[in-house]
Amino acid sequence: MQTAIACSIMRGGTSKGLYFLASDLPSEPAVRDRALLAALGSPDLRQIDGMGGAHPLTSKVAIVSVSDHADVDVDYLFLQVSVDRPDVSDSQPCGNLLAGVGPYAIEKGLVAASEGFTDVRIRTANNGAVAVARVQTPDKRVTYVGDAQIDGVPGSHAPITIDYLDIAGTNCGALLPTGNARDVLGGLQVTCIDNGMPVVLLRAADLGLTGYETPIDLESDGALRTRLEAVRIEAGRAMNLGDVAGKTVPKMTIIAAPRHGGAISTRTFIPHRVHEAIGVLGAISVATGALLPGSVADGIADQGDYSGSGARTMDIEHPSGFFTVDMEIEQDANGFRVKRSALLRTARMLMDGRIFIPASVWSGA
Ligand code: NQM
Repeated sequence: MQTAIACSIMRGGTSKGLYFLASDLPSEPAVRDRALLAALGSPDLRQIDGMGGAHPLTSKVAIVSVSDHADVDVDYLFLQVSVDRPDVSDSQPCGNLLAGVGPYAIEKGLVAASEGFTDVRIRTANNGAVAVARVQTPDKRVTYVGDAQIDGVPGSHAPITIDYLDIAGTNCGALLPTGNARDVLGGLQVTCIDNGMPVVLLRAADLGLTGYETPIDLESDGALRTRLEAVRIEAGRAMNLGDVAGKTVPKMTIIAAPRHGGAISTRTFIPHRVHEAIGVLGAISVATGALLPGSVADGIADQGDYSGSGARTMDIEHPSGFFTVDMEIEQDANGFRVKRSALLRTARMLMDGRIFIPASVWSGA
C-alpha cells in the first residue's frame, strides 16, 4: 500500500525540487522527513527509488503555507534532503527554490493574481528573511513564457525579479559573525560573511589554485577538500553555527580576479559538491564581501567606479556564466550596511500531481 500526497515538481532558478502545501504533509517533523526521504529516494547515490536527481541541487523541498506574519503572503520552509545520508535539514535557506514559490503560491490559490504581474511577499521560515517576488501574470494567470535568461538554465523564460530587503545576519546573527572583515582560520586568510547565506571567502592563490578550475577538477582534489573541510568546521564555530560537520553551511567560496568583465570570479563548495553556478543567497553574500572594505576580496574584486556607498550592479562570475546582483550599500561613520539586494531568476512548473509514499514510512520500519 502506498499513500498519495499532492506534490508539484518545479525548477526554481538553477535548482529543482518538490513543492508541497504544508497542509498536505504530516505535521510531525520526524514523520514528514521520513516521507520526504522516500519521496526523493534517499539515502542512495542514484536516488533511483525516488524523484531526486542524485545531486544536492536537485534534492530539495519547498513547503509553502499562507503566512500569519504581517505584510507577508506566504511562508516557505526550505529543506535540503541529503542524497547519500538519511538526513533532512532546515539549516540553510535556498534562494533558487524561492524563485518557484511565487508562481506555486498563485497556482495553488494561496495568493490572488493581479492583472499583468503579482508581487508575492515570501518569508523564508528557516531564518525569517523576507523577499518580494514579482511573478508575471497576464490575464491573472501565471506565465512561465518569456525572454529572461539566466546562466545555468537553457532557453528563456518569464522573468521573476526578487528583492531582498534587510537580510544581513539572518543565519548567523550579524553580517560579519566573527566581528571581523578578515580572519585567519586553518592558516588561511578568510572572510566569514552572512548576507542571507553563511559563506567563507578564500583566495584561490592562497590555496595554490588559479580559481578558474572546473567543478570536476576541484571535486576530485582530495587534499583540497580535506583542507577546506577543516577550515569550514572552524568557521562554523566562529560564525555562531556550532558544529557544522553534518550541516550544509557555511558554503566555501574560492575567489579570484574576474576574467570575463565581471566583479569577481567564484567556485563554490556547497559544501562538498562544487556548484555548477552559484546559489542565489550565496551570490548575494559574495557580492557583499566583494564590496566590503578589508575583506579578502579587497584588491581582487573589480568594484568599477563604486565609491563606497550607493547602488552597484555586481556580476559574479561562476563556472557556467554570471550571476547578477543589484546591491545598495550605505556606508558612514556607523559602518557598512546593505540596504537592498535584488536579482533576476526564472522558474517553471514541470509536473503537478501526486507522489506515492510507501507504507513503511508511517510505521518507521
Ligand atoms: O544560495 C545551493 C542553490 C543553492 C542555494 C547551495 C541557493 C542560495 O543553488 O540561495 O540557492 O548553496 O546549497 O539552489
